[in-house]
Amino acid sequence: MRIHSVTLYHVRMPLVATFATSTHSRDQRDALIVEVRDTDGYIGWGEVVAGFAPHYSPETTITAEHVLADFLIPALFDGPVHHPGDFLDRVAWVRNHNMAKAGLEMALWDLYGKRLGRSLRDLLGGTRERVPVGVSVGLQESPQALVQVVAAYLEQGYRRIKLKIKPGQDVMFVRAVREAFPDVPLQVDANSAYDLETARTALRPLDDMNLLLIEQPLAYDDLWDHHKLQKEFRTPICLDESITSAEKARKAMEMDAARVINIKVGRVGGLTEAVRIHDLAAANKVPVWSGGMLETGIGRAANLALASLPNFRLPGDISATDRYYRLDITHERFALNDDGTITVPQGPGLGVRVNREALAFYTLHSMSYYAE
Ligand code: OSB
Ligand code: MG
Repeated sequence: MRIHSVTLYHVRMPLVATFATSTHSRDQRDALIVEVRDTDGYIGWGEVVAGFAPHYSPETTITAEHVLADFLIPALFDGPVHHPGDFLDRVAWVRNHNMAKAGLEMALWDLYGKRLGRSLRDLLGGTRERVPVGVSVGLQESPQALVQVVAAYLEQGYRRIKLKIKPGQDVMFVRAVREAFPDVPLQVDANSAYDLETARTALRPLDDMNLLLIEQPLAYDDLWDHHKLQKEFRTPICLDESITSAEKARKAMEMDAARVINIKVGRVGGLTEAVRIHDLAAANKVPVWSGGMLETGIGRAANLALASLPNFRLPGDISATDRYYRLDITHERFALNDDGTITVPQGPGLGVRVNREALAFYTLHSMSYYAE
């Protein structure tokens, strides 16, 4: 593949419902959409999931734009790309900025698949046509309000519920949901809101609520304290923020800091690295599942393809499009099947078509870069 040009679109999209985590609350989402065009006229799309503010990871939409424009895109123009992974080797010197790398790599995978007429699912080694999904429920004002929101999602057909928690909004809220729905597969996500001391006491009652896992209770870059916490809990500790590479995943598994791993393409620097973590976790008998970053149809298609790999053994945070956006930037909208799954796109590459009118509608600014 010889790359002709890259266009970056900074989009801001209103969310259907406010989404609150322990770190912040948002009613709109920023993203950087990446369009790569090769010299034969094929087009690939990618999504950078960094947010407006660095609440979840150190990156933001604007840092990603900077790193793409000044380092990653020039490296891409440096010579032909035989495989999406090639490009990542070329920019291995760029430290971190995983979400920027992942967005461009995703566009290269889409382009690569379209050129070969093969779906991303096939290219990655996916084995399923539909994948089990759940819903990640943001913080609510009261336990009663939370139970109502959960009831509505169960009514829609979601089979697994994840509850966001933070100090002061944890045990009482989770207990209310557990008592209302004794059998529903349930898990919690603290987005790093606790330290070891508070977690070991405040979260103790959760260990008796039959949860699938407790996600990232401690610091966003920590492994060791999660290991110490795991020693005191029966419920598996799952890491999200802390796992930024296959190397980190290896260390976490070696020290028993992650009995389950949440994989997000952006956080780990791309699909190639995500598959590496999947394989490593499988070898260690550690189940993985797909996290979500409130993606548009582009990133959602990539998550579905990835989640079709065999060691994605827990339902993903990949909900239907109508849970996020009234108007998405892909023509395809993802819907929940009767069995609590979403169907993996079949078409070449990501298998979605971008709605350019919708993209233009949401774009704050865009910039194109051309190879010499
Ligand atoms: O921690 O999993 C998280 C959204 C933004 C940032 C972090 C997280 C999330 C979610 C949303 O939980 C999952 C989804 O896309 O539905
Ligand atoms: Mg999380």
